[in-house]
Amino acid sequence: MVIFFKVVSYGREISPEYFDTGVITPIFASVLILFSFSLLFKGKKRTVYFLVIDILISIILVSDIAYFRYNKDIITVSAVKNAKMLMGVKSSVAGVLKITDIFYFIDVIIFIILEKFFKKPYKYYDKSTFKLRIILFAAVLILGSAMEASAFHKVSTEQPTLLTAMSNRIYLTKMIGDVNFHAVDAYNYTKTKIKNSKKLPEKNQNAISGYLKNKNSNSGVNFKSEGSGKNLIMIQVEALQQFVINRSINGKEITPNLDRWINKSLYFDNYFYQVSQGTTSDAEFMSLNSLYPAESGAAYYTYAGNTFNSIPKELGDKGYYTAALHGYTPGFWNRNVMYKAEKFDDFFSQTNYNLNQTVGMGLSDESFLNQSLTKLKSFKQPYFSFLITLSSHYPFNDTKAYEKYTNDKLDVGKYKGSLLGNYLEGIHYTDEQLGKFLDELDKEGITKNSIIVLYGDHFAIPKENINQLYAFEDTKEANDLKWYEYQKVPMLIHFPDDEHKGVNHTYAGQMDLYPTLANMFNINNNYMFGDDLLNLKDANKKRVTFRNGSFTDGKVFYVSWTDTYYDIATGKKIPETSELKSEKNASAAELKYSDDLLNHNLIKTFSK
Ligand code: GP9
Ligand code: MN
Repeated sequence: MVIFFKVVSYGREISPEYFDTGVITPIFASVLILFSFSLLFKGKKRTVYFLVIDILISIILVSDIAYFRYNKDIITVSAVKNAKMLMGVKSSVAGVLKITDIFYFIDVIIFIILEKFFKKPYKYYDKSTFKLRIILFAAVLILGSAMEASAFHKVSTEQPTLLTAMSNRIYLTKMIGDVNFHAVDAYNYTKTKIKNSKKLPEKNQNAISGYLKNKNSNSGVNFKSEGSGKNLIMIQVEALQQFVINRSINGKEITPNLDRWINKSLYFDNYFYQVSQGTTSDAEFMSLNSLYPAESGAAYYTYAGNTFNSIPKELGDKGYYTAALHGYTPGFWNRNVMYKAEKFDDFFSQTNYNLNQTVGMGLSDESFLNQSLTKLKSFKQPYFSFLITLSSHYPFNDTKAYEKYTNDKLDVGKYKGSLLGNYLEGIHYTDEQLGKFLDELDKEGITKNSIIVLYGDHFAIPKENINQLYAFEDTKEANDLKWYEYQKVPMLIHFPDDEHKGVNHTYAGQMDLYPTLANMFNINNNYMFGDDLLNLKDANKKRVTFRNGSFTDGKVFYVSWTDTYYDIATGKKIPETSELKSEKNASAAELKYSDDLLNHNLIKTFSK
């Protein structure tokens, strides 16, 4: 019971403002399972078991509390494994502990004293036979497990990927309790380790390195060295879906600033997001590494201990200062660990910003971008800065703040109050902040010696609300092809003096950004699965592969969940041909290569 109350009080500590009583069941179930094992022991052994468990849980809870106060997150096995990346120095831990934390250990001291004085064994129980103890143990274990199963089922139906992707560890702990969280984390970690433990046969390793060497062999002449010595400013915009670009409602542009900057830049208007369960972090992972998202879960969580030839690592090797900037908790999507693995010199998170204005999930884009500009101006040049916005985050329902902080209000008319209408208001707000930020870069002369990349991370309107988007677009006879055509995000590359502006219609995706920039910045990386969009070997052969096996080459779209091919020009279904079948197999093979490379940390192997 003492452990139960300690775990519940920890739950309140990480979520004082909102304590979901639904977590009582899973916490009770987890403690019941721990208790069930005590029933196997008699007398002193049972007491020792209790004390060991109590001390262990107390250490975990206090460590989690310290880590939460510092990182606003929960410790994971991979974080401990990468301990050198955590919490800065010991002083930061001492700085976050409070005298009241002794509460988590006081019971252990009391029990040890009691155990000394009350030597009397548990008369009744100690006469029990081993058989009885096994039965009691099994009964309580089954009861606890049944309660756990229902709690986990509730989480996995509410947020299908939360238990595997563990995107929001705080929310997950609020749902299942700290003991269960660590059990799930340990399970995920062990499962991945087992999967990775089997060494990949040499033959397979050679096939992957050979495939990638060939893929990355062409050193294109177009735009070669265009970025050498220049700053690279990369902006990932939350939920910026392409349908809002160059679009108006009630006579007003939804994204006037992006529309304006697109006209001054090289703009890719057939650029697909390719994220999977890691959503935003997948967009980052692909853009920074040109490696596919994890088969299940989030690469930022599963592969945080891997070696990467990421953009920050490669530009850092060229003497660039590299920084990631995002106004949210450092541990969300395991960024604080993963950015170290990607070799960013610094990560400016919520803890490095003045949280003076909130819109949606946290720090407003306006304040984030204003404060980030001050930081950028202080960076040693040349620098690579990677900024991730936040305010236009699903479900876009902070419309009061959007209206309050937008100077040029957008009237969404009949869409007011709907998800789509809220999104239009939200992205209009974010567009205004991006416009101010980019114009400031111009005014400060930063655009003169910088290449600026801006793209959307993933969809805004989820599949379950797609009819609102179809209605807004007046789309008739929607099918899977229609749906896929809307899964584009804008991607622009701005060069000094607005050079190279224009529209590139190549069917491309987030996997292609790094190879395209690598050629501009003379980065030689043989481990990218994407293509340099400005030096395609054969534009007709360029394929965009999605995590679920779907793909498009700009003429045909293959939808994996129905095993159907569509002719993009006519919108009609077409039969599979031998060429299409080989494209489908090539896409599947590429995904497998990427999975094997990640599951066996092959960049580390190949780089030896
Ligand atoms: C949180 C933000 C949102 O830091 O990046 O991530 P998402 O929920 O869009 O994956
Ligand atoms: Mn996102």
